[in-house]
Amino acid sequence: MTEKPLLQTLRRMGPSRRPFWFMRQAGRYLPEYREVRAEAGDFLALCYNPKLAAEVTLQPWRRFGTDAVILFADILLVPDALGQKVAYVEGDGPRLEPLRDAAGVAKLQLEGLERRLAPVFETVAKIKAGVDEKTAVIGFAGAPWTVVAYMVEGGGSVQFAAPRLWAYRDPPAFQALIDVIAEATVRYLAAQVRAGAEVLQLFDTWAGLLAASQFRQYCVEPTRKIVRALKAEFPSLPIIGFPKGANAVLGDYARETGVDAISLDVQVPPAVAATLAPSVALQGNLDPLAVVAGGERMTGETGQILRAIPAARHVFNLGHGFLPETPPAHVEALAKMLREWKQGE
Ligand code: 1CP
Repeated sequence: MTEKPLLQTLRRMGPSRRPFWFMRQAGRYLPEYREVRAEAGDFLALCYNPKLAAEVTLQPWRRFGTDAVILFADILLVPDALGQKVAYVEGDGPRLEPLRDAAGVAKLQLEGLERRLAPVFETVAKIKAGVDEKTAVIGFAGAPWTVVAYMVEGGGSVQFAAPRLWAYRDPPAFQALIDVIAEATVRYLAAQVRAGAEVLQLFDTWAGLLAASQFRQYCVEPTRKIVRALKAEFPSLPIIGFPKGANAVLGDYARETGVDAISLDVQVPPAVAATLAPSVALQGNLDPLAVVAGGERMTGETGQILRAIPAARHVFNLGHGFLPETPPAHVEALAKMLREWKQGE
């Protein structure tokens, strides 16, 4: 029997208390992160350095006493390891050579993937060794649609029109790319579990950009396949899905993908979420800007979420990641509130 509150909630075992962690809990808002980041040089070098990546993974846990640590890495390590080299431009985000045809898909190198990502698995083993018996280690990857969106666009975007257009113009080639990424993702995540990850999260940050007709094919289906493959190898492994922006089709995602929990973005009213899919756990969904604001707005919003979702099936988290301007003192106050909260307040 596990003692870890996060695992108890995700397995619907009646947890001892409501667990919490925060998306992007490691990162630029922490001065100790900025120090290590400067030491590592660029961002990718930090991701591929197990000692430093483990250090920044543990920093927020030491400060705030979160119930989980999330591996410090990035969703774009998968395309990088497949041979589509990624660069992070300071202040401007990731850059990749856009991949826009079947020939580009054929060039991706699945062979040797685990070897090229080996430093990440070493990071997982280090963080597992660095936390106590109450803390869960979360591994993660981008879901295929979101990773493919960056690969085709060549970087960040508001609309990601290039990948969505390619999906309409050449469905077989686009599907082939989704399939390669799904396969790479299963292998990447399975290796994280073998290295010590106890929970996985699939980030589908751009799920909300897909038309309703594309959502099932490029978000639900690949996620379902990944979940099925991982559960075949690790039957009791909890998996959290984050289909950001799914809105009206969030219930379909919750029921059809086989995930154990859905991470809610800021737009989903917590009371609505609680009725969506009775069999899954819920995670979320405080607005990261409320933490930047701090004070009574932050505690008020937090209280509303805590009252709306039953503690037994809820992992408290944000609706998206912390922003770089987040004051660490506000996070400290939030963590204190979460630790001291008694149901019924
Ligand atoms: O130090 C820096 O300047 C780099 C900033 C940064 C950080 C801290 C990037 C670049 N990635 C990360 C770490 C990261 N990325 C984590 C670490 C674990 C933690 O949460 O503490 C995780 C889970 C991610 C996942 C990730 N990367 C997502 C999905 C979640 C989300 O935020 O929506 C996405 C979309 C990315 C791509 C990416 N990586 C980095 C940036 C700036 C972006 C967004 C690019 C864009 O769309 O403009």
